[in-house]
Amino acid sequence: MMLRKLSRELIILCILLTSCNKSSTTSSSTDTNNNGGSTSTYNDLFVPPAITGTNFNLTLDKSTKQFNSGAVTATYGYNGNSFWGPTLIMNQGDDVKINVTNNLSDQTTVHWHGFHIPAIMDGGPHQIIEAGATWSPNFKIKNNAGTYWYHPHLHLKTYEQLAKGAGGFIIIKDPIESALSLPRTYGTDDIPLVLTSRRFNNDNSFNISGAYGDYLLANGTLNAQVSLPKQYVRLRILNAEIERGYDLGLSDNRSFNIIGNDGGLLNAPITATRVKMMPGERVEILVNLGNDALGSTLDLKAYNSGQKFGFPGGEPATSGEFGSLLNNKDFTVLHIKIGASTNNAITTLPSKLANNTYWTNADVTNSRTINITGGQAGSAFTFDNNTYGFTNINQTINLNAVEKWTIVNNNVFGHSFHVHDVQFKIIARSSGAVGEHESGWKDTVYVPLGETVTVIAKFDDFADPINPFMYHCHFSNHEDGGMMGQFLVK
Ligand SMILES: [Cu+2]
Repeated sequence: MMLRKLSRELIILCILLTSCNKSSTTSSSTDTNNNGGSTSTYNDLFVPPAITGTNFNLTLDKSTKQFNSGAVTATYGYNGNSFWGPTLIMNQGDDVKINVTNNLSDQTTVHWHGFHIPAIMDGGPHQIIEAGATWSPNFKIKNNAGTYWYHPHLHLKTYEQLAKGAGGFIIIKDPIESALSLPRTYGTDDIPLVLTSRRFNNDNSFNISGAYGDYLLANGTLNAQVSLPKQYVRLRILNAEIERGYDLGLSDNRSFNIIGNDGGLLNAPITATRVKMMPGERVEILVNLGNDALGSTLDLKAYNSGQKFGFPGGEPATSGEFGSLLNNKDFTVLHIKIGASTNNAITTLPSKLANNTYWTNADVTNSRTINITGGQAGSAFTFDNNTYGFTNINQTINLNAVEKWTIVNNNVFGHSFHVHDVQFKIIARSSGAVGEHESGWKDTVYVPLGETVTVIAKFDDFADPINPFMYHCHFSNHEDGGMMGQFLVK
């Protein structure tokens, strides 16, 4: 115990000194990065390979990655990647089949986060893939064009498997999005960016305990940099943290344009200088680099200092269960270098995007309230005082119901609330207005401490009297701890 405490202090000392910063062996340039207050060497951002089509093969396996000098880190990755997995690109209306092979020595599942598909295809805790087995779900893509993702959802193991690197992006395309003049050259002006953080043990293994990591990983890359063309670029950002929230902005405080969130495009771009993202949430932004000088640099940063209590990662501690070297700090997420523009550069912003018609109170056929409970004196968080039960049905919903869910957080901390099966509309926050960044279709919503959030969704298409869908906190430590419920649609 003494040794453990001492090593934490040594790590903090290392951060204060520039001589032993965490940098990987694949460096390409040196700049000043305020991540943890150290001078860092940047590493080229890993962009996951993309797979397009209607038949996909995913294989989850153990891997290793060289994050730090010395020993490699034991990780998980799909399809031979050392951390994370390929980006699956699908078209709305397609019938897709995915063969998921589990090469771990443990069970897993794969959940298609944000998808409107039958419960038995959803990849929740019940669709277990045994070690060595292959699971082959098939479903029609009914979602709108947008940024979705896949990740393990095995109860009690979601945190561990996600933390080791199991996850991947899914990009859905549709005719509405395709008709717009938007950046969409994958890896060039259309960049997937998954944010998370990890803590390393002295032997460079991941420390899979506690709520927060100490070092930011962008697409699994420490101190990531990317060269982006001098034009409008699109960042598809996913918060895949265990628990940390992000309040993102650009280092020169320039505005950017939010064009989409969890369920696809907004009706029109929104101009912002900051966007808050909680675990599970996605946002698509356009950044205009057209006026930047070639070779100049810009940082995407998390402005996480001084957040209201209950914002995950705002705690002051630098170590321990709720501590982190990144807590309550502003830190760099991605270092951007401005490169030459491309031939097909997007240089203007569309004034209109989608034509979504959202649910309102007038559409609602049933209402229910979900209270966030537990968490006192170290007890687990729960919904309505019920710890998750594998065979419990917490809510039963009529097929085609338009439901208003009121999520009440008179608890001790903020949470990230995710519902499977549906995309919902956030209609009210008790603290005031619904954020513009969350004004489109959503499947995950931040419920700050002391706040009540109201959402409306229609539960159509997929009735099943046996197989439930999940609703849960998307902090995977809270989810594993029992902050999850099950609903049937029938
Ligand atoms: Cu939670």
